[in-house]
Amino acid sequence: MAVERTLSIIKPDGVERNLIGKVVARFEEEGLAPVAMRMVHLSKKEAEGFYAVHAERPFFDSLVQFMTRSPVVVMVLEGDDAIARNREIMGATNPEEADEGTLRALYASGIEENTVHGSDSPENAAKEIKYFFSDVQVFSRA
Ligand code: IDP
Ligand code: MG
Repeated sequence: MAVERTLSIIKPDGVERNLIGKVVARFEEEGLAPVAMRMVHLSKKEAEGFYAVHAERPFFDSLVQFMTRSPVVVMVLEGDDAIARNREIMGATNPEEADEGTLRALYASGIEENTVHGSDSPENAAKEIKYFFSDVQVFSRA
């Protein structure tokens, strides 16, 4: 298993409901260590840029509105197989389809307000980390 880095976001619904501690604790317990972290209130432009691959989807405007509603926590997680492990810990996009015990099954209120984001491939992880952090802002704990 290779040590990887992935981008994680605690979305506005998670921050608003005081779930930062619970979400970060879960990642740490599962062997995914935060190696960069900050809070940011995304502008419309920043949210649109981040979700550019979904620009043609019917839910795009609503998603951008949700993601800019209040601050989010952006972080880089490092660990063995971090990209896939993070997706497993998050659970399916729709919390009704998410496995028991996953973050989305535990905390998400719907398919849009689903509490956490996680990169879905090595290419997107590299791109998404770069979107929020410069090289000197990311540490290594492996
Ligand atoms: P993912 O976050 O599990 O990778 P994506 O398909 O990449 O899911 O969608 C990005 C985000 O867009 C989701 O996490 C969710 O917030 C929102 N989203 C996805 N599908 C829908 C939908 O059908 N209606 C409303 N929002 C959606
Ligand atoms: Mg996705």
